[in-house]
Amino acid sequence: IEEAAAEQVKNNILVEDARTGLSVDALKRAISNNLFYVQGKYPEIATRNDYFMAISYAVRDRMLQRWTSSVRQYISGKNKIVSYLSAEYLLGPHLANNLINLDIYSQMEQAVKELGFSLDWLIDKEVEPGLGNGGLGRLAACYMDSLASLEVPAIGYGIRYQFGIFEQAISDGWQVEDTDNWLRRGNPWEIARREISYDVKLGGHVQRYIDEKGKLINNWIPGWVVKGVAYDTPILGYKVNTANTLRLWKSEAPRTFDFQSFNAGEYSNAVNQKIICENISKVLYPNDEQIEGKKLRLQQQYFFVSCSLQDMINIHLRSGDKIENFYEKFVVQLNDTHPSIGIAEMMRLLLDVHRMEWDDAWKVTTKTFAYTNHTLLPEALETWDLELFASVLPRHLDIIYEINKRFLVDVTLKFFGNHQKIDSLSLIGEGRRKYIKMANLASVGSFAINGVASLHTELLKKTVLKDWYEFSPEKFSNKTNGVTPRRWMVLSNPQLTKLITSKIGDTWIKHLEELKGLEKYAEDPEFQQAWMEVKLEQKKKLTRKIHGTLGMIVNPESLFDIQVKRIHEYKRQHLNVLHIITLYNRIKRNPDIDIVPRTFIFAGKSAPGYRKAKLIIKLINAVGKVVNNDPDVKDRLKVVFYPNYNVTNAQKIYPAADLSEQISTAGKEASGTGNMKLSLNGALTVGTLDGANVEIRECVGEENFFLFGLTADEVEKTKSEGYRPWEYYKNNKYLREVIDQINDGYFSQLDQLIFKELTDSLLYDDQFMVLADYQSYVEIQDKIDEAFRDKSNWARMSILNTARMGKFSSDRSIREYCNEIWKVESVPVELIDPSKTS
Ligand code: 4GP
Repeated sequence: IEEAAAEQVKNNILVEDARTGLSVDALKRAISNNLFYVQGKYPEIATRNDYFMAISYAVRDRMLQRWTSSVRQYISGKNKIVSYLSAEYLLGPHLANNLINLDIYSQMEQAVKELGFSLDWLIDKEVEPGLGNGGLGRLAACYMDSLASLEVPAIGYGIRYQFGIFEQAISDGWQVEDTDNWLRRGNPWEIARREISYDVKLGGHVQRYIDEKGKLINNWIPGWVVKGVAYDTPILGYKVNTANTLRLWKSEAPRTFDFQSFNAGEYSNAVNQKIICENISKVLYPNDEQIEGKKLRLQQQYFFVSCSLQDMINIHLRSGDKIENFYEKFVVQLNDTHPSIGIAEMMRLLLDVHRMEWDDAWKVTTKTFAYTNHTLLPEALETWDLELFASVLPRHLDIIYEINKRFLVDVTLKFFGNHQKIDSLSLIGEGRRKYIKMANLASVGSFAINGVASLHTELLKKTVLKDWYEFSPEKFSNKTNGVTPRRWMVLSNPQLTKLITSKIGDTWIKHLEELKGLEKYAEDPEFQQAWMEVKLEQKKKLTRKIHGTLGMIVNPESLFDIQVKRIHEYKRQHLNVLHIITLYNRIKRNPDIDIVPRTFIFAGKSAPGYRKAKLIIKLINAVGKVVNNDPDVKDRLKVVFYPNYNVTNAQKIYPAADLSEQISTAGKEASGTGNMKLSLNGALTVGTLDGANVEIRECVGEENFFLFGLTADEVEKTKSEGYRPWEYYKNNKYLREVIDQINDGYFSQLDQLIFKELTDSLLYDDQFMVLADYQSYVEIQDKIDEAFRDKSNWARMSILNTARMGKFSSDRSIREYCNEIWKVESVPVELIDPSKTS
C-alpha cells in the first residue's frame, strides 16, 4: 500500500479512493462498490458476469485519468496524430491486457482472491469483440497496442459491428455458423459519445449549377441520410501514461420521428427506415481475402470513413488551425483498400463543404493518406461495379472521374502511346461492365504505399502494382509486420515470461530485441530443462482444454504440430492432411514402426460461402475420425480440430506448440503473423519461403527452421511451363495411395462423392501446387521426426527461436511507420489531476 500510495503521489493523485487506488484494499472496495452502486447487486446474488463487469469497471476507472489526459494533450497540442482507418479490429479480450498494461495484475489477482474468486475464472468470462476476420484485423489491434506503448498520438477508426465474426461449431465434421452476439451482456470498456455524431449521405443525385459568382456548384441531394454515433474504447500503452482512443461508429437513423403525425403507412415506413439505417453497422462481412461486391459493404466502408474524416476535420478546425494545414495534424493510414473511398470523400469534403479549389484540395489529400496492401490474391483486389457505385455515391463517382482524367494526362505524358499502361493505371476498368479499381484509387491518392513483408513488397512491385511502381517508385517501401509481445507473450504465456525474465530482466517486453540475451543459455542443460518444463506445462493446459471442449484425450508428451489460421486453399491445410494420411498408411503397413507420437491441431474459420475451404474442414475431421479411432495407431497420431478459432483460443494454443505449420504456396501469403507468435513462443517452423517466413528464417538461422517446397519464382516457372499435377500423382505411389483413399471413401464410409470436388481440383488444376510440394513436405517432416527425438537439441533450437524473434515486435514495425511514413514522434503524456480541471 505504501508503494502504491507513493506511486500515486508521483502521478498527482493525492488521495487513494475507490476510483483510483491501486492497492489490494482499494481494488476490493472498488469491486464491491461497483457491484452495489452501479449494478444494484449484493454478493450473494451476483453472477460471474456481474463480477466480471465490476472488475472491468474498476479497471476502466483506473485508466480514465490516463485516457482523458492523453486525449486532451493530443487533440489540443501541436503534435501530429496518426489516424488508422480499418474496417476490422480483432482486439481480443481487454481485461487481462489492461491489467498488464496498467501494471496491476498481481494486486487484482490478490483482491479477487480475497473476495473468494480466481482472477482467471473471471478473465475467462469475457466475450471478445470479434470485429475482424483474421490477419489484417489482428494486425490493426497489435498496432494500436504498440502506438500507445510507444506514446504516439493515435486514433483508430472503424465500425462498431453489432455482430462480429460468426461463431464456429463443428457438426458431423462440418462447419456451422452462429451469430456472434458479443454485446448481449454489455461492454464495460466502451463509452458511447452520443454528442459526437455525423450525418452521412447516401444515394440520390447531384445537382449542378453556376452560382452568382460564376462558380460551378455540385449539390449532392442524397436519397437518404444515416447518422454515425461514436463509441470510444481506451487503448492503454504498456506502463506509460498514454491511452489512445479506438473510435468505432454505430449507424442510426438521423432523428427519431414524431409518430403522432404519421398515419399507419408512414409509421411503418419510418420504422423501416430506422432498420435500414441500423443495418449498416449490423454485421461484419465474414470473408477473408475475398471481396464481396455488395451494396451494403460499400455503404459500410463509406459510412465509417465519412464519419472519421468529418471527425478529424472537426478536431483540426477546433484547434483554430486552417483546413489547408489538415495534413500537419493528421496522417491517415489505409488498412488495405477497404477505407480507400476516403480519398474521394476527402476531396468531396474539401471541395463541396470547405469550398477549396481542386488543386489545393488534391494537395491536402495526397499529403494525408498512405496505403498498406495486405494481399496479392487477385480475388481480394477490391473493385466496384460502376452502376452500383453510382447508386450509392453519385458525387464520388464524379470526383473519381475527375481525379482519373487529370491523372491519365500525367500517365500519357510518361508512357506515351503505351495503352496497356494507361488501361492498367486507370481508376476505371473497362470490361463488359465498367468498374472502379480501389487499389488504383488508394495508390493515386496516397503519398506512400507499402507491403507487409520483404518478399511481399517485392512481389507487389513486380505484379499487382507493377505499373504503379514504374510510375512512382518513390512511394514504395516495405514495412514487415510485427506482433505485440504484451498480448502474445506476457499475457498468454506468463510462465515463459517469468523464466525469460529470471535470466535477462523484464525490459525485453518493451525492447524485444533484448531476447538476444537468451542465446547464451541455449546450450545450458539446466535452462533447457526449465524451458521444456514450461512448454510441457503449456501443453498440459491445452490438453485439458481439448478434453473439456471435445472430450478427446491427447498425450502432452507427443509433438504438438499446429496449424491455426483461416482455412484457405492457399494456406494448404490439405497438404498437412495428406501428410497425416501418409503417416497413417506407414503405421498400417507396419504397425510396429517407430515414429514420434504427434498431435495435429488445426483451428480456423472458413468463409461461410467458400465451399472448398469448408470441405477441407470436413476432410480434417473425417481423417481424424478414422485415425483417432484405429487401434493399430495406438494413439501415436491424434488429429484435433479445435472449434471457433479466435483471439481467446489462440492465446491458449500458441504457447503449447512444438511445431508451427506455415506451409502456404510460396508467393501467396503476404506476411503472416501467426508464424511470428508461434516462433516467439518457442515453436519451430516448418515452412515455405513465403511472406515473413523468409525473414523469420534469416533471423532464427536456417539450421533452426525446417524449409521445404518450391520458391515463389519456381512456382511461377512451373506454372508457365505447364504444370500437370496429375503427373505427380502418377509418379508417386504414396501420394497416389493417399489421394485414392480419399477418393474411394476410406475416410467417408465409402462415400465417393463427398471429397470429389477437392480431389478433382488437386488432380486437374491444383492452383496452389499441393501435389508439387507433397514429396518435399513429407521429407522435411521425416527430418522433424528425427529432430524431435533429440530433446536437448530441440530445446536449444526452441530457445534460439524465441531469442532471435526481436525483429518481429509490432513496436519495431510501428517505429518504422512513424519514422519513414508518418513522420510523427512520441509525445509523453502528462497526467492531469481530475480534481484540478475546470
Ligand atoms: C492478411 C494476409 O493474408 C497476411 O499474410 C498478413 O499477415 C495480414 O494480412 C496482415 O498484414 N490479409 C488479410 C486480408 O487479412 O483480408 O487481405
